[in-house]
Amino acid sequence: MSVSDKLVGETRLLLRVSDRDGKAVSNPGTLSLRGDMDHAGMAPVLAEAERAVDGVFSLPFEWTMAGGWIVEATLTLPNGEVAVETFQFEILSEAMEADMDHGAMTEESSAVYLSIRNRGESEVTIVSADSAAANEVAFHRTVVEDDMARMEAVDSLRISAGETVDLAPGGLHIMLTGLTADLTPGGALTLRLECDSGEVYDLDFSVMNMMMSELDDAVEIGNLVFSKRWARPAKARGMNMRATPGS
Ligand SMILES: [Cu+2]
Repeated sequence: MSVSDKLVGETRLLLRVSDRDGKAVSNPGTLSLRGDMDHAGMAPVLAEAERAVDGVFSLPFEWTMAGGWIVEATLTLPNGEVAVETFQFEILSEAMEADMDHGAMTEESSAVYLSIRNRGESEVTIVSADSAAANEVAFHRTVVEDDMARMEAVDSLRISAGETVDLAPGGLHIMLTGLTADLTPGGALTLRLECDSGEVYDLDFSVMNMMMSELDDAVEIGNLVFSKRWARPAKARGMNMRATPGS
C-alpha cells in the first residue's frame, strides 16, 4: 500500500494486489478499508473500492488528524476468500512538518479523560490545562460528520452549577501532544487545570488501556469534584519519525 500524501487532509490510497510471484492479480475482487487512529476514541474512517485496475485499487481517503494511523485492508476475492492486512502510517499536520524541517521532535499523543462535577452555586470555566508529561495540552472534542471523525479544539470547559461534565472517548477529551515520557499502563501522570478565576486544580491520572470499571477516585477541590481520571497509554517518540516507512 502506498499513499499520495502523509499530511492531514485528503489523500489517495493505492493498494497493489499481487500473486506469490509478484505478478499483479487482474481481478482481485473488492476491497474495504478501515482507518483508525492509535489514540483517542475516534470513529474509524472507512473506504471501499469495487474494482482494481491492473491489480491496483485506488481510493480517496482522508486523514482527519495528525498522529499514528492503522489502516486495515480487507480484500474479498471473487471466490469469496478473504484476506486482511494492516498498514501503519504516521500522519503529520503542516505545522508539525514545518517543525520537523527545523529538526524538532514529534511524538505520539495521548488523551486524558475525567468527569468534573460542580457542586457550587456558580458556573466554573476551566480555561487551560498543563502537564509535564507533554509539550502541548489542549481541550478537544471529537465530531463525527458524514461518517468522518475529526477533532475540534475547544476553548474552555464550562461546568454549570450543579452539573457534571464528562470527558470520555468519542467526545470531549484533553489531548496531550509531544509526550515527554512514555505513558505505560499502570503508570500515572499529573495535570494542572486552571479556571478563569485563577484557581488551579492539580490532578493525577492513571494510565490504562481503557477504564474497565468505575474508579473510586473522586477528589474534591474547592467546588469541583474530579473522578474517573485516566489517560491512554502512548510512547514518546524520538527523532527521525519522518523515516518511518508507510510500507
Ligand atoms: Cu484530540
